[in-house]
Amino acid sequence: MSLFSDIAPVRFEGPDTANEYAFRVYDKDRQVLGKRMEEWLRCAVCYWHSFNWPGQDIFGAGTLPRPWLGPTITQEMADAKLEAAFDFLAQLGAPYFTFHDIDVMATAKTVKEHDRNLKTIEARIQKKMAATKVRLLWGTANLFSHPRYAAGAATSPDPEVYGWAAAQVRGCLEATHRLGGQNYVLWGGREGYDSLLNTDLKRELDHYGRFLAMVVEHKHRIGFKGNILIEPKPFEPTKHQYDRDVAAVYAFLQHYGLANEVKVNIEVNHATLAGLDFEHEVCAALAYGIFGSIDINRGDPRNGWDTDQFPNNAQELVPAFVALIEGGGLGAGGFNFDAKLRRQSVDPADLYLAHIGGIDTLARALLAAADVVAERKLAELKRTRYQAWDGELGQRIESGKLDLAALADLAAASDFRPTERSGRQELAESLIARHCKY
Ligand code: XLS
Ligand code: NI
Ligand code: NI
Repeated sequence: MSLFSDIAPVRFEGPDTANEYAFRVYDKDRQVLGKRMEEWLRCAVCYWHSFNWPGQDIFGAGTLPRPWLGPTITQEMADAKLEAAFDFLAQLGAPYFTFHDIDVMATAKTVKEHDRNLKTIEARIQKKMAATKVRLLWGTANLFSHPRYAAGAATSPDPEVYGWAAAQVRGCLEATHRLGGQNYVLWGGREGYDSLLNTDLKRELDHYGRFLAMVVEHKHRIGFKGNILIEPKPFEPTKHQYDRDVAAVYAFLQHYGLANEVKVNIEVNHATLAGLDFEHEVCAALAYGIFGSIDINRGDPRNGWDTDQFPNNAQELVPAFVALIEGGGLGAGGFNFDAKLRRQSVDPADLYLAHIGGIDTLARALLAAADVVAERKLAELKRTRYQAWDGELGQRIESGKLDLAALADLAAASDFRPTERSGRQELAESLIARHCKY
């Protein structure tokens, strides 16, 4: 018996059910464009916000009942947390989970103790995974909470801090590998700066590039087949973070020769905070060939910080889903609920209600996007908009046969007089809206 064992396994009961502890739309075996819904969505519950966060904010203490938490986590507390977490995962029926090293393990003071404590809990996680069939979407090392990381981890001015980060990442990457994790994530929480007056930007970037290269080398050395992912975020906790968005990460990867080795984990609200649409980040990652996975928590349109809320607006997500479906799906990635309850959601049941609502929202967006894709009107609208590029002139330009002067001369000689054509944006928006009926 644990905090989360009171709820019966959550099942699909259809849109008319009166049961709040059931899925209305998420029917994991339903076929959507030739694939099961569960395989499309690959939903994951995150350990940190769900089981390792007591609901504190900058003005007040924790509000949520999490009896296994305290300033120091003993092995008994870590075990109780594991018990509760896997009760929840098994009852909810999401196929995956995600974790940071320090979310799952007993608190450690030294590098050696850290390694030992992580291995102890890893063995217990392994058993729980075997018993429940819940799989690991990704693991990650927390390189931002401990005071030692206040000035950065891979970008710290202190090489001993850099060494601590290396030890944590080695341990967590290897644990992720042994647990069958599909990806390994690096969120550069403290990899950035608050003031350039005391920051050697070039040196920090070089250190960060070398750190990432070491992680990639080690991945190959141990035979980890999953993707290494960087999670972009523009600011918070630092004023400027080096991984501010997909484009910045791609430039960084190219500069350090890692563009074929590392992909991105895109978080909806990090895109919003960067002043970008979520679908922009997805399309940019697909265009650069670095799409990896998604953290599906959203922000609040009137708050400029990471509110980490569960998604509840399917229509907003449809454009990104269309891009993902047309791009071939999530691959080894998934939709991770890197989402927090509100501080007043103090009932254990609230964690179920939050995830059920979130998963149903993703199912709604998937079904609507699948209809948009199957209808082909939106794809056709886009295709015809660029059709002229398939003609003679377009092909000569695309193939690189014309240089600037030759093209300029041709424009004059042929007396180019392009005519205005509608971009049909309102129609495109209506095509999305009319399919949001689930
Ligand atoms: C914080 C990040 C974090 C990562 C994992 O804003 O979203 O939760 O997903 O370290
Ligand atoms: Ni995240
Ligand atoms: Ni976040």
